Amino acid sequence: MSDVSYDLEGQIAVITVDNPPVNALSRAVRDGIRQAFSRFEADDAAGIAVILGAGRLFIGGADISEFGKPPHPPSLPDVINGIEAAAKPVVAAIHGTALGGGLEVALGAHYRLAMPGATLGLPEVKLGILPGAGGTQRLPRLIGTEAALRMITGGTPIAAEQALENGLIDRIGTGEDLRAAALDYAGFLLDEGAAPRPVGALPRPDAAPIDAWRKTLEKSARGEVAPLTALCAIDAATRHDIREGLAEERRLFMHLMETPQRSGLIHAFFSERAVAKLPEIKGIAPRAIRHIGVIGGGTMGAGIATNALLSGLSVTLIERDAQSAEKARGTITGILDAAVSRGMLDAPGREAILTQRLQAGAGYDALKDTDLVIEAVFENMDVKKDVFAKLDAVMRPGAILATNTSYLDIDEIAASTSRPADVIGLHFFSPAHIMKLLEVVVAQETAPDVVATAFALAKKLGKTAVRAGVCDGFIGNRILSHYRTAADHMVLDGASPYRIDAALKDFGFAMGPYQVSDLAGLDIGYATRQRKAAKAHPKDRAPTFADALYHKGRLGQKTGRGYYIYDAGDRRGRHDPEIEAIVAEARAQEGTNPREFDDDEIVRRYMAAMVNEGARVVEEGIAMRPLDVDMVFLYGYGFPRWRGGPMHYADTVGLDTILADIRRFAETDDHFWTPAPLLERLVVEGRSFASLN
Ligand code: 3H9
Repeated sequence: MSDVSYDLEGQIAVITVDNPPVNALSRAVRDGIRQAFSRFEADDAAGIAVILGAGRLFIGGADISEFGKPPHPPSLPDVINGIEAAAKPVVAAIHGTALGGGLEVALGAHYRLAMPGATLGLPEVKLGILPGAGGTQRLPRLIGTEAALRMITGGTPIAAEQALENGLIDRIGTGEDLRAAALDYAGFLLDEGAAPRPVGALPRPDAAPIDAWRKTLEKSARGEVAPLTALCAIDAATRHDIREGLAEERRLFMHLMETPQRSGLIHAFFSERAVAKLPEIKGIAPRAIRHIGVIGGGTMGAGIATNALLSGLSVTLIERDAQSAEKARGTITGILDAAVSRGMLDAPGREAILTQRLQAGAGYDALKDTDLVIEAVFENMDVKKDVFAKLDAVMRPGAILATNTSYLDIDEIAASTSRPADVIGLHFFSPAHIMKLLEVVVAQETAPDVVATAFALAKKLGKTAVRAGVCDGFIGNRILSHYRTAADHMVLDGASPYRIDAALKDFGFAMGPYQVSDLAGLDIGYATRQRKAAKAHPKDRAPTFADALYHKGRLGQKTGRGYYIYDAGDRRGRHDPEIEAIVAEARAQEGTNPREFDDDEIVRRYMAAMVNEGARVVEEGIAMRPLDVDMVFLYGYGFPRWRGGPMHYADTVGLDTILADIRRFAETDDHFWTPAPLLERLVVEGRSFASLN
């Protein structure tokens, strides 16, 4: 069957787009729609047309996989202009979602109906582009400038009810049957003698809201170009007739298509979907998980438990004694209360969770009916082994035993049980009920259906799961440790921590490394350095300034002072004049001559260290592909999404440039700066990281 079909039901021409899975507007679909409308225009028996989507949604937008390739006619704007110009009325009947080009098709129609539960949006800015098939011109004409600015520059879809309220749609269909609702509405319009009603013929929208909105966006856009460019296109709608406005929209759209931000965001879009596609779990059924156990009710354990409860699972949390269990229950209750006050949970839902789905107590016996247990206890191998021995004794066969360790050897933990195939690492990030990343750490003996279960659980918990192999720090913390060291070296060599933070925030990171330290607590970094001290190389350089802060009790936000000073109620922090002296002393101890670092060098060193270690992690199979590293950094480390992730960024800069930087840095420090063999090989072969995805 063709991607677009035409059939006549009485006087109503039904044009159906059928291009699974999301009815994307591929070349064949565009061509099919154009042909269907030519037929409709020529069909004297047809008095009105209905366009709808087969399957679970209307149209998911332009075919993103065609972006960056040579364009093929007919273009989407031409197809939509053709729909709008039809001499007989056209109805768009929307179910599921109408996104991007899909909503633009509906805007080209003369009447719009949406089924209950449908969502409508122009999410193009999230892909680094703007609605390029009339959306920026027609939407503000239809619903007003302010509402259009909100939808287009924010990219968040709205529900059918809201769309009815703001005039985007004319009617919400009744019943379950899309085709019946569409035919009913079209029949009604025919009876009424309804005429074509082109949105493009509506008067120019009001220009008044543009300036204030521009100012807001300039503050919030944080380096992203698409939202402000989309605003310029809407501005054009307020100043030009539809034809000129569409031309300006096209010009701005083509400009964004050429930007690295578009490529970064689309890489993120496809990687998000690819990250869960693992050959080892293809076709493997996950085990059923309804009830999970959590060991440890500290920040991490309580966060994991809350995440699971909010996702509909039952949780049994155990602590060392009844008092600690009560404390953990209190922490969970606090998080649930915050969810209620933010409107994410209603009061009866909170009550049901606390009375029916959460048990907190002491004693491993309580865990024996759970399907999967996550331990979040103290990071110490002997402690973990003791926990796993107890789990081994009480858990039923087939239950999954997971550890939330952030660096310990999971092979060793697994080997200490009688069921290593059921053992896996589930590395959550703090706060666990908020952070989207979950590293699924697959040990040597972990069974494929245990891996499949971990990915299914992640989906249920609303997490982005990334497969990692066993090593100290897995993917994220291992790479972090390397680029953090590069930052510390820059401080020792003369850069101010504040300058480093500012340069990296300008690059697009949510926070600089020293702000991150203050947030996490300087005791965490100190403990890591202590742990690794035994294996340190004589040439390793110690960040003694960080140790000094720790010894002064300056542990970051939690003590009101770390690298920054945090006045009461202020979490951003201000510079502390004492830091300079503390850092100067560390430099003097080391005998370094401080020098200047500009922003460019700071970013180059930081990124080269990140990419170099990322390459090692891929080469060793700790990450399956470069895109897995990218996803870890987008979801767990505040890496700017519009740069696609560190490995994608490296491709855009050029791997030869990154390698040349590393070799240049090695001239003064060939201990830290040794190029990863994979990076060298890719440069010799003229290949990119993307070629390994
Ligand atoms: C645009 O429209 C530009 C125009 O303004 C101007 C043009 C001139 N194209 O997400 P899922 C694939 S820009 C190609 O798992 P769900 C996806 O990769 C576009 N492929 O399903 C996956 O493939 P695979 C504006 C697409 O049910 C499969 O479909 N539109 C597209 O969870 C299933 O996807 C958007 O930004 C596409 N447009 O969610 C909407 N969309 O199976 C982007 C999806 O091989 N899409 N695929 O991994 C979405 O937000 C979600 O896919 C959607 C369905 C909500 C539609």
